[in-house]
Amino acid sequence: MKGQVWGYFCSMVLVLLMITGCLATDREKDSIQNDEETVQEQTTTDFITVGFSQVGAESDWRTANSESMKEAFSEENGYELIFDDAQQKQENQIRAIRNFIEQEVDYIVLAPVTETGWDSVLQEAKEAEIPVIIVDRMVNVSDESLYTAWVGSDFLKEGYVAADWLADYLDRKGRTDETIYMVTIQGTMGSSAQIGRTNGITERMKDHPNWIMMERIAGDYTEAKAREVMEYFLEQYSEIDVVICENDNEAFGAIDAIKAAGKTSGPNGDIIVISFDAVSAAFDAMIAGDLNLSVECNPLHGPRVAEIIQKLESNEVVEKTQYVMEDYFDTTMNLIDIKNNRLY
Ligand code: GZL
Ligand code: ZN
Repeated sequence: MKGQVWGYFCSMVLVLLMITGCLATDREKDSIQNDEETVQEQTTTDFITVGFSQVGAESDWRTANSESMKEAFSEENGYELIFDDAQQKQENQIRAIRNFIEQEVDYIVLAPVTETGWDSVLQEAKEAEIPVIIVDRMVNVSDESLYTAWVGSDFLKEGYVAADWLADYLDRKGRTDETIYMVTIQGTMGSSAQIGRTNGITERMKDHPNWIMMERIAGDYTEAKAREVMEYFLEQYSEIDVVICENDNEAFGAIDAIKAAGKTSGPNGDIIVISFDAVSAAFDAMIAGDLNLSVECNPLHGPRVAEIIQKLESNEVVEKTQYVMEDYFDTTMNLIDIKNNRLY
């Protein structure tokens, strides 16, 4: 009897163990299931959503800038990027920002096409408590608290670099006292890059009374528009010694027009061509002897903006104004080597 009871007892214990054991696995399974759910939920809620309003796709510089932002704000880096191309129209950027607010993104990044006209839409972002980071060009707003930080170039300095290079170049050519006839193909009027580059050169011209700026016309940073403007300048003015192009794509258009008019440009040509951005194709134009100088304007803002967002995520203070490093390149340098080691 005793053995029987003992047998029952052991089998009961065994059954109990099995039930609790499988229960445990069920419980374990549940908890794994829950974990998976929470992990699943976490991953979607864990993405930092960034709404980026980009100016457009008007130039090689802009393409490199967009690529830098898309690389930085990738899913594997933990972001969900909503990218909007405004085709260089401010109203499209304002609409995009309002959409980002509707979608309750975590951050808004704005590359403003021009400096003014942002107060009200940035006020709406502030009321929605969405931090705004400005990249590339500046916004000119009455209340600086409407944006958290700005990453971009010192455009005035870029203008100074171009003018100082020209003075040195003319010196080396023994043309310091010659009357130098100049024209400028400006960028998008009212954009920080246009304002800074135009003003930098204008300020430096005070040191060179023999430099005559005959006319400035906007080329909107595009090759096509710049070609038209340069054709006009070539018809208007019998002697042009220098053309200042406020980005490389304008320089490519201007060089085409100069060649079509039977003239030459570059270090051995009739017309000195100066431009800004230093994109890869500008190196090709300098190596070909068509372009004299390109003042660098660094488009790789993605990592800088991501760094700002990471700091904001951990409640660190971020600097309001952050300039990117820049250089200049001309035909006296080993451009093939330099080009091969550049990121854009
Ligand atoms: C400069 C940027 C300008 C580039 C152009 O930071 O805003 O806009 O110089 C681009 O190529 O179109
Ligand atoms: Zn001359």
